[in-house]
Amino acid sequence: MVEEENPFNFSAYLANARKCVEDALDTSLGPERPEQLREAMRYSLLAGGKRLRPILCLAACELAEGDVEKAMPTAVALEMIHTMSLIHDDLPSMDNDDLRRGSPTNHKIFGEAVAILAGDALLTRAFEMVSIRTKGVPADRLLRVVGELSLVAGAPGLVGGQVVDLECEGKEVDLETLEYIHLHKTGALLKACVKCGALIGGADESLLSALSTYARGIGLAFQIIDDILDVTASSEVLGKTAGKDVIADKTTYPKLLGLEESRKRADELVMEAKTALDPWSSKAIPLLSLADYITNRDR
Ligand code: GRG
Repeated sequence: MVEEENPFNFSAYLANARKCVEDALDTSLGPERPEQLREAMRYSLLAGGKRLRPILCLAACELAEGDVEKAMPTAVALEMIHTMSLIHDDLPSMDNDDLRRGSPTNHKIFGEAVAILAGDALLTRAFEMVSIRTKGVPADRLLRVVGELSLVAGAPGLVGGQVVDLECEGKEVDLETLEYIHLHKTGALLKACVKCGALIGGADESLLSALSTYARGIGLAFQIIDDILDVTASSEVLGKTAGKDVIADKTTYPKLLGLEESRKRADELVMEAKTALDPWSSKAIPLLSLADYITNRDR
């Protein structure tokens, strides 16, 4: 049998990317004062997690043939926005959760006021990472990245999705509304990750457009898998409270479509996402593998 030359080793790729991201996250927070705020910011930012968003950003930069080192502050910024959204999502006034990434939620340790403020500080630090701490990237590209972050963190993105989600609590929700919520709460940030990485790498409009299609597919697939895992996985494995959707009587893909059909829909969406990157063939292998990882994950 002829061995394939240099087959792509996704586990090694993921482990290496995670290590680089963890190191960058660790050095991203300065000597914040007061100490309590610094502790609260570090507590959630360095609490583990899959680091999918920064890795998507770096992989997209690589696909655009950019220097991934230059995209690292933006990758960190995206993880900061993700982390702050988790801190706020877990608050008693929102999802009211006690467990996140296998540990007590931020407000359980630091109290609600500091948790809100740690989230605020991470959000503003994200903009600092791009505008002040990125070196060697043309200003026009950074301006577009700042624009993407403003949109995704605001009403057109995470905040808008969260408000519709809160409004829908305890109500019957149709598939269209469910998709609206997920495209805004989850999909928008994944899209921003690949767009920002590609922008830093100097991508042209055709790559940016293909990446948007890719991100839409993986964004919805990601959420379908999240809904499935809420039903099928344990809190121990997930690192967050399992079965919450059922307890809160939330509308989910499994509730609307059933488990089997939901799984099928996720597979179709991942296929659509991957097809969008066909023109880039083997250069897109990291992003293609990340799309598969999203549907095959167990947490
Ligand atoms: C951004 C200003 C601003 C406010 C936030 C609270 C809020 C508004 C939005 C909620 C967004 C939210 C929590 C969406 C859910 C996203 C999601 C599927 C999270 C889980 O992502 P994983 O599995 O988590 O990648 P890890 O822990 O691996 O990083």
